[in-house]
Amino acid sequence: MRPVRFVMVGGFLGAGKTTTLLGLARHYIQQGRRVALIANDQADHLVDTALFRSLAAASEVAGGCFCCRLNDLIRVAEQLTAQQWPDIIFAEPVGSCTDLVATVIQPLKRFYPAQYQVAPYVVLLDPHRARRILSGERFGGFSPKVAYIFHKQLEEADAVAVNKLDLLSDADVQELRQLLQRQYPEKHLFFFSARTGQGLEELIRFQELPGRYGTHIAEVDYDIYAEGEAELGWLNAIAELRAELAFIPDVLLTAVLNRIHEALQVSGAEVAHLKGLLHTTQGSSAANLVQLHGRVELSRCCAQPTQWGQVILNARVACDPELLWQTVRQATEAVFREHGVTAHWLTYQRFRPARPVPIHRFAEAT
Ligand SMILES: Nc1nc2c(ncn2[C@@H]2O[C@H](COP(=O)(O)OP(=O)(O)OP(=O)(O)O)[C@@H](O)[C@H]2O)c(=O)[nH]1
Ligand SMILES: [Mg+2]
Repeated sequence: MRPVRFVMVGGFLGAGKTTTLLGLARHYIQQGRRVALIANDQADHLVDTALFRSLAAASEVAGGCFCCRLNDLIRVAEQLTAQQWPDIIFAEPVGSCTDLVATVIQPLKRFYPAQYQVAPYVVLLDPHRARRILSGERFGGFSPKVAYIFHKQLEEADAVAVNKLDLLSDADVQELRQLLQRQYPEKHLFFFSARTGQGLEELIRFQELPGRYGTHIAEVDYDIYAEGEAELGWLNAIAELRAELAFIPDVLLTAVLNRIHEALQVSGAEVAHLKGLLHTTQGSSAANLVQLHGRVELSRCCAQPTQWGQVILNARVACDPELLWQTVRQATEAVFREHGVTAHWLTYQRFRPARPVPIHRFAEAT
């Protein structure tokens, strides 16, 4: 039996991993290839898993990052392989994770060479966050410890791919190219847009290269890494919605995220990623905010009126998780009231990510 291609795409929260993996998966599906996707989070009830499932066979590793849950990753990959016989498995690690070459790629290469053929490891960047962190501008709104994780992600990459090219001028591209070439001169560098598909072909060609990749093992201080991760408050919540009069999913979801954004602006807590998915009988809306000074954007639209929905909210924000939950809850419930929507919270989890404790860590690359 030939090995399944294993394509993991890294990058900080909000860089565009899910959007890119959906684009890559679509590309291969159009070519008649079979694909499966695996999402990952510190908790369950993920927007990303729901988005992946809307396209292809998908599963999630919840309750910890791939490195701490490597056995779960293998189990999920084996299940998907047994059920779907995919040619390619795409995997999205948690955006605040690093050291994935030493703790995921190297173990896969050593222990499962017959089962998985690991693709070159590409790390994505959001251009605005990258410019701020690479030029040392207040560490991109976070502390130096979060910036440390961001840099470690770049250090271990085979290639760095700046996403969201559609938002950049030629001068922006030039500036980012210079910043990256100065700090990471040995990395392959790509600019692309997961949204428009511009430049995606080059990235695909790179990821298809055979050869010895996934070999850049960074020295990681796990105390700084753990403290950086724990600076982010994490919230995953789900509510079921019912309304006497129909609501428009796009309008309701945008209003909810805008209201949460306004509340976070008052407290000044930097946003790594705030995302919402509103699933209804008429289709789904998805909306995102990837920085405090950014704006809420719809990434999936549904304008059909409906009286029922289920909303998933995932927030990763530099603040106390209990405060984050109270902020999200108050803002969300206020908007629901204004729209005549009754909400019933089905579940919510809020916490700071625990210290990463990888199952395996290889200090030397094969
Ligand atoms: N303009 C633009 N926006 C993009 C592009 N790719 C992704 N986005 C947007 O960036 C936001 C974050 O994208 P995701 O794909 O969810 O990012 P992610 O890296 O998976 O985020 P996490 O799962 O939180 O780590 C969403 O609003 C996307 O629509 C792009 O090429 N251009
Ligand atoms: Mg994602």
